[in-house]
Amino acid sequence: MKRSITLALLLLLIVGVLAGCGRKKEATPEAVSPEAGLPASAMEIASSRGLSPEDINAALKTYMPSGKWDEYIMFASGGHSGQVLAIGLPSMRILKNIAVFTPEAWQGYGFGAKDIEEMLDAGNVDGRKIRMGDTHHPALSETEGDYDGQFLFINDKANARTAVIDLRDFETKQILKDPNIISNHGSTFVTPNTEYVIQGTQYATPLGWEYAPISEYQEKYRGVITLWKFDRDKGRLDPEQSFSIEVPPYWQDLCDAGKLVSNGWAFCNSINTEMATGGIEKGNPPFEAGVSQRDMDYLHIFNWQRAEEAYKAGKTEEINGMPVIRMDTAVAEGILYFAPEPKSPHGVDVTPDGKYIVAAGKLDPQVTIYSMEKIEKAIADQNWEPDPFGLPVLNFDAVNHAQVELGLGPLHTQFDNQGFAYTSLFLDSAIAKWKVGGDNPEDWVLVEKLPVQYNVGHIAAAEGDTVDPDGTYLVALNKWAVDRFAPVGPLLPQNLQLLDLTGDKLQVIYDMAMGVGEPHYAQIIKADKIQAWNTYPEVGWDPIAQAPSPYATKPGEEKIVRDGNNVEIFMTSVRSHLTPEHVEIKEGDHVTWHITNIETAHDATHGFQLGGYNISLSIEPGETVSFEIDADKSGTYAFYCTEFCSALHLEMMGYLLVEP
Ligand code: CUK
Ligand code: CUA
Repeated sequence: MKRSITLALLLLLIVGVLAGCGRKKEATPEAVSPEAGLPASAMEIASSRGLSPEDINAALKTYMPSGKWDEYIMFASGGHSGQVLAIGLPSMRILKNIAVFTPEAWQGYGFGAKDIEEMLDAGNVDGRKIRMGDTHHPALSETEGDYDGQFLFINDKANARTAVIDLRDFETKQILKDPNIISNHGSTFVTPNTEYVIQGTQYATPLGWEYAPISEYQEKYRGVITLWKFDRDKGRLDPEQSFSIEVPPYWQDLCDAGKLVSNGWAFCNSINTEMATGGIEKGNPPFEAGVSQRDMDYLHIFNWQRAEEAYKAGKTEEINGMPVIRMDTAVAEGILYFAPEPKSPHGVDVTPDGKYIVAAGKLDPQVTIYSMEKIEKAIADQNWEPDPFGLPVLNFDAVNHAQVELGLGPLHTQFDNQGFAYTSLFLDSAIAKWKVGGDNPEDWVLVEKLPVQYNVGHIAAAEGDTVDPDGTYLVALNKWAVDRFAPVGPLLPQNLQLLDLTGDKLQVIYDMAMGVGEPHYAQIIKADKIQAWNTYPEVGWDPIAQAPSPYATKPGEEKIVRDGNNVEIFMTSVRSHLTPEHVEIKEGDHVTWHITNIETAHDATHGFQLGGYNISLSIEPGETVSFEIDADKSGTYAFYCTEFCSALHLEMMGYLLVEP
C-alpha cells in the first residue's frame, strides 16, 4: 500500500513537472523600431558572415522566432518516397512527413497496426503486397473553389492509386486502386466543391492491364479518366458512386478542374497522340522521339457534370467492377472534346476567374491560352474534325485565345492576386512572371524572369491554384541541386526555393534541401484554415474509423484473455508504464494485442516497439491500436515505449515471455 502511494506521488511529480514546463511563458523582448535601427551586433554578424543586403532581407523574411508559428502550410508530394510532407512557410521547417503509400516506423505506419495494414492491403495489386508509391499531385479539398483545410488527396503514379488524408489528424485514411489502369498521373485534382477527385491514366494499357501485344496498341490499349466521388461526411472516396470515362491511348498527363465560369468542365493534357509504341531494340524510334513527332497533342476537355448525368442514367459499361462511359457514349453525350495543343504539353492550369486555360508545352517556348467562352462557342458551332477514334478535335484557331513567349521548357503555372501568372521554365531554370490579360490577346505579356537552381518542375504559390490566390509566396520545386549544398554523396537532395512575390522584383529568400524523394506538385494553404486536433476526441479512439474503438481499454481493466491458442491482450499506456508489464504466453499462441494510450494531455504520445517481431506503433493521446503476432518460437522479448515521454521513459517497458 505504502509503496503504491510513493509510486503514485512520484508519477504525479513527473507528470506535473512535465506539464508545467511546457506552458511557461517568457516575456517577449521588445521589437526593433525603425528609429532605433538594427543593433550594431547585427551589422557585425552580417559583415563577418559576408551577407549582402539582399541576404539580410531574405533572412529577416524567413526567420521564425522560437515558438512562433508559420503563416502557411505547404503540402508537398514526397515523390517516390510515397509520402507527403507538411512544411511551414516562410520558415521552410518540415512539420510532418505523412506516410501514405510506404511504411514509416515513427508514425507506426505499416509495422503491425492492424487497420493500417488493412488499409495498405486495399491498395495491393493482383494479390501482390504493394508497399511503394510515387506521389505526384496533392490536392486540398475545396469549397467553392477555395481550399477548406479539411482533407488532402494524393495519387500514386506507379500503381494508379489514390489516397485520402484527414487533416484533423494528418493521417492517411484510405487507399483506392483503380481497377482498370496501372499508372496514373493526371491526379489528384478536385472539382470546386470536392464533388469528385479526378484521376487520369498516364501510360495506356489494355483496361485491367490484361495482356495484349504492343502491335495491338491502337485497338486494345486505352486510358481512363476516373471520377472518384467524395463523401465529405464520411471523409472517404466512395467507389460505389464513382465511374470512369474511356479515353484513347494518348498518355493523358496533368489535369485541372474548371471553376466559376468553367465549373463543370475539366482539362487534361496528353503527350502521345502519335500513339508511338517504342521498341528501340527492334530498330523502332525510341519512345522519346516517337512521342514527340507531332506539332500538336490534344488538350482533353471534358464535362464532368454531363458525365455524371450519363453515369446516373446507366449509360456505362461495367469493366472490372467499374462503370465506364465508353468513347462513343462520350461523343454522343457531348462529354469529351479535344483541342490541339503545342508541343509535348505538360501542365494545364485554369486562371483564378475560371475564364482561361493555360497549357504549357515542354518543347514550345510559349504558353498557350484557351478561352472557355471560345471553347463553348466552337462546341456549339460543331467546329471540329474527328480523331481516329471519332472524338471531336476542336479547331485550334477557334479556341486559342493568346500565346505568350516565356522561354525554354515551360511546365507549370500558378497565379497571384495582382493579375499575374508564374510559369516554371525547366530548361531555362527560371520562373517567368507574366500578365494575365483579358479579351485583347496583346495584353498577355511576359513581365520578368528570375533564375532558380536548377531545372524547376512544379511551382506552388500561396493558394495559387484557387479562385482566390494570396500573392505572397511561391515555391520552386527544383529537380537538380548540383552545387547548392554540402556534398552528401552521389544521391543529392531536391532543392525547394522560396520566392517572395510581394516586392517590385521577384526574390529567392530561402533554399531548402529536401532529402526525401522528388517532390512534384505542392499546395500552400493558410495555416489557420486547418483545424487539427490536439488529442483524439475520446480516450479509446480508432483513428481509421474516426470513432471509438471496440477494443478501448480503461485503466484497471487491463487483461490477458485466453481462448485455446488464441490470446487477446488489452493493454494501457500512460506515463510511465505499460500495463500489463508481463505478457506471459505459450509457444504456438496467436496473439491479438490492443493498446490504449489513456493520456489526454497534448503531445503525450507513447510509441511501442516489439523487437524481433517487426512491430512499431505510434499511439497518440486517446488512441487505441491493435496488432497481431504469431508466437512461433519460445523466448524472452522486451517491448518498450519509443517516445521519450517522461523522466522514467526508459523504464516504460515490459517483457513478452513465450514459454516453450
Ligand atoms: S509532374 Cu513532376 S514536374 Cu508529375 Cu506534375 Cu510536372
Ligand atoms: Cu511513453 Cu516513453
